[in-house]
Parts: sequence; C-alpha cells; structure tokens
Amino acid sequence: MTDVPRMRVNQVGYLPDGPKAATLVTDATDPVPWRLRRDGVVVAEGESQPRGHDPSAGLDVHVVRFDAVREAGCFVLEADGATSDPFAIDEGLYDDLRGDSLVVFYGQRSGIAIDEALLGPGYGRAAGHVDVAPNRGDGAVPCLPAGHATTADGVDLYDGWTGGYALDVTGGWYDAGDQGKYVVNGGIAVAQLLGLYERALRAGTADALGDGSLRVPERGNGVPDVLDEARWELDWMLRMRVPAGERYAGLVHHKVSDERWVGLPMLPADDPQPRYLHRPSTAATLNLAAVAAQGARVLAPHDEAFATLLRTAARDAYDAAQEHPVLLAPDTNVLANAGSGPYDDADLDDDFLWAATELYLTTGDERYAADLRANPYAPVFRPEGFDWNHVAAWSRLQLATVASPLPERDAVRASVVQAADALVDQQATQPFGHPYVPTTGRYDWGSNGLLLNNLAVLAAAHEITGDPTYRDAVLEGVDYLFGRNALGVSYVTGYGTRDVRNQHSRWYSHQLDPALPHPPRGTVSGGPNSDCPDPVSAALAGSPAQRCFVDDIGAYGVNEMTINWNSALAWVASYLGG
Ligand code: 9MR
Repeated sequence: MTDVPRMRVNQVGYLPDGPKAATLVTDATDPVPWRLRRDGVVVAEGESQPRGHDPSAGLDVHVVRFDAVREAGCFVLEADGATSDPFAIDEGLYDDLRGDSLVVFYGQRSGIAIDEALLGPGYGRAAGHVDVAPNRGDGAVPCLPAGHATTADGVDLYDGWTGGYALDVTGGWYDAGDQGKYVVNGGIAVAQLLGLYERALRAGTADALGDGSLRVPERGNGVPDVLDEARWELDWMLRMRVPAGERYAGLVHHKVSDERWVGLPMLPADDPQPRYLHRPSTAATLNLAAVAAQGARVLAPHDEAFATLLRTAARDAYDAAQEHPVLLAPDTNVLANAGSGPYDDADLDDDFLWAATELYLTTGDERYAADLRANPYAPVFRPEGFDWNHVAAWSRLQLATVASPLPERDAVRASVVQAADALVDQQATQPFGHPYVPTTGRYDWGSNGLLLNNLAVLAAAHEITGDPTYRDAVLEGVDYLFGRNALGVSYVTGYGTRDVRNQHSRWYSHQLDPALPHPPRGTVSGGPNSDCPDPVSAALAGSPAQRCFVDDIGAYGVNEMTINWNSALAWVASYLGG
C-alpha cells in the first residue's frame, strides 16, 4: 500500500487511561516536533524519540508518545510532514471485539447451516459435511487405507496403520481456510474459549459472556454462549476417539480431512473430496484429556451430566496416552497431493504437562500433581510465544490463575510474572511496541497469534500482581495488531482504516468471487511469516520480518484465518473488555 501514512498509529484508537504511542517512519536523525489535533485544533505537542533502524521492519523510525492525553474524541497525529490515519481516544473502543472475535467460531462450524440472521447478511451457508452430495462426509468416515500415507520414497508414515471402522465425526469447527478438522488445533482453541470464561468469572465480568451475549443458535438456552460454542467442538473431539476393541482404543484420531486439497473458492457443502480419519496420535489424545478436564470444571454448573462424562473422558484419554506415549503425527506435508495440514509435533512433554495440569485443577488428584512435578519440559516460556505446538506456557497460565491447593502455587505464579517481565523488557526494545521478539529475528507462521499469546502472559501477570504496568504492556502490544506496524495495516477485519480482509478461506473468498463475503468482522490474519511459504508471499522472501505479509487470499502462509489465532484474539479481547 503506497498511501500508508508514515505515522503509524493504532487505527482503532487508544483507551483514555491506557498508554499512547505511535511510530514515525523517517530518516531524520534528530527528534522532530509532533502535534496531536482534535477536530483540527492542536491539543498536545512534543518531540519524537529517534530509534534508528528497526531490523524487524527494515525502516528508520522514531517513537512518538502522547500518554498524558486522556480526553475522548477523534484525533490525527502529525510530524515530519506526515499525518496519521484518524483514530479515537475512547472508553468503548474494544467493546465489540470480544463478541465479534467469538462469533467467528460460529462461521467455522461444520455440520450445521449457518444462519445469516446470526452471522450477518451474506454470511448464510448450507451445512457442510452432513452426507449430502457432493459431500462425502462426515457421518461415517473411514480410516485412511493402509499405504495412503506413503511418501514418494516408499516410507509409510503411519507404519501400516489403518482400521476397518468408520466414525460419525460430524460437527466441530473447520480449522481455518481449509475444511480439515484437527484435534490438536481444536484443543488450544477450546482451551482459550473456556479459559477466557474462567478468567471473566475470576474478574467478576462473566455477565458479559452470558446467555444471549453472542449471535449463536444456542442463545436463550440458559448457558453462557461462549460455553455453547466451546461445547460444539468438545462434542466433536469426543467423537474422534478410537472405539473399544480397535487398535489404539481410547486414543484420539489426529484429524479428519479431505484426501486432496480442493481449490478456492469452495463452500464446505460443495466439497466433493473423500474424507478419512488419520492415525490417532498421543498429542491429540492429550489435547482431549486437557480440554475435557477443563470443560468438566467449567461446564459443571450448567450441565452436571455432561461434566461427569467429560471428567471420565479426560481421565481415560490421559491413561490411554500414557499407554502409548509416543505415537507421533508425522509431517504429512511431504506427501504429494495430501489434502490437509500435518500439525506434526515431535515433543509431547508439553502436551503431557498440559493434560496433567487441567486434570489436577479439575480433580485435585495428587497423581496428576506428581506427574506435573516429574515433567521435564523446559523452558516453559519462550519469547516466540505459545501455540498449538507449544502448550506448556498456556498450561502454566492456567496453573497460576485457576484456584488450587498446589503447594508450589506461589512459585508457579512468580514464574508467570518473571516471564511477563522478560516480555516487558523485550517490548521496550521494539519501536513498534510489540512484545514478540523471536530469538532468530524471524517471525513464525501465525506470528499474530503468537504475539496475542504473549499478551495473554502479560495479562495473567496483571491478574496475579494487580500491577498496571502489565495491562499497559498488553494495550501497547495490541496497537501493533491494529496498525502500528511496518505495513500500517490492521490485522483484524472490520477494525481500523486499513484492515486486512482477504484472509485465505475457501468460503470467505470475496477476492475470488464477489458474491461471497469477506471474513466476518473480528477475524484476525495469521500475519507476517519469514518463511513466505506460499506462491504469493514467496515474492517477499528475504524481506524484513514484519514485511513478509500481503493481504491476498492466495497467501496462505501469511494471511490465513484459523480457530487458534481467533481464540488468542478472543482471549485478549475478553481481557480488554474487563
Ligand atoms: O498454524 C500451523 C503452523 O504452526 C505450521 O507451521 C503450518 C505448517 O505445518 O501449519 C499451520 O496450520 C495450518 C494447518 O496445517 C492446516 N490448516 C490451516 C493452518 C493454518 O495455516
């Protein structure tokens, strides 16, 4: 975008009592004067802080701070001949973000027609994968036939595994822009939806998430809507279990997905591909153990019978994982014509840690506390953030914040604060104010999700200490997502002046077919990825990390939408909402 102002601000705006900073792109070596205007009138002025060359952006920059301004209104910031996009200072800036980011999950639902009266005009679609032609799933999905996971070199990645059974695996959420359903990514997404509700209960703000708070079909059923949404996925995860009497009984299939990738656009109901259950994995099994345990705790006041079922499922899954502790999901990307992502994960200690954590928090059983203590996973926190593949930090946040009699709880809480302090230090080195500083300088796939999860660490430290420094750190980190970045884009659809809206999606494919909608308001893009792994972003390979991004639907490696990135956004949005 050539017309991006050199003055980069949070295009949504700033909270009156929050920090306020912008980043000016300029070659000037000395401080330059800045002016803040409200309705044309200068209301504040000062001098910028030169910060030199920022390698993450490949730009020379200054920082402008106007923290003292607290009056509400619509503003622009000027300096060095540049004028920012207009932005607000207002209490209610993020009021809609919690709900919008959560309703995105409804749009990802499989096995149910999407009602445009709920998701919005133009967003209705037929139910996907309910055994209506041309769909070939998900009512009775067979196991992948033996040999179908064999590489060109003749290596069978599933070691001869198959099964003679089929499962009803309807429901759940489509993962992302594809129609695969993956237990490991569903796990972290469910955990964050349940977790944001638990956090709101602790903060006394759960009413905002109550029944009727979201545009979902279950509104009015007496259960908080975010829990209805989480249950949609939990029910599906339970269906992914290997039946009794079969090989690997009790483990959980890693994924159900198309045999081959389908092109874009493609509505879920139009997908003609055969679908298969893939080999179970220890990681998927531990994901179910963790979120079933958490779900049992959170859903108990609303549905005791379901909570009991979940508690048993969690214990059983954990036992099954201990029986088969290293059944790995391989990197199936190496297969020609594969039709789904691998979600391969070779280190399961963090997954064991997470499952033991949630089982302990729910049952109080010393057995799980002992497993926690014996788990060697380290380091729990990393500057690169946590995600589906690195769940130790998430489980530590849960252990630190959910009430329990764990004798080491004070030390656990202190470790979160220590991690947050490290992030605050890293944030101070970044002229764009984002606490995401990978040690290699390269941004990972889904960097926006990783950044958001670093913000969750800071938010947990705020909860633990009450120290507003951590809240300010979260707010300043959010600025990056909404436009204070090297490209001057807002990475959340419908938020900000220059918002990303062509995320890779087979049904929100407006860029390819104007009859289809953009992703719904509140959808976050995965964001810059230094690997530029798709044919569109490949042209950007070698660019400074922040610039490895393009708002193009074909750029799946930098601009996809996913359940796990939106759950990270929803968690932070819910925190911002109180
Ligand atoms: O988010 C995943 C990222 O961490 C991995 O590096 C990448 C490659 O394996 O896959 C990403 O997940 C994709 C999944 O495999 C298929 N659905 C879309 C996901 C987001 O791009």
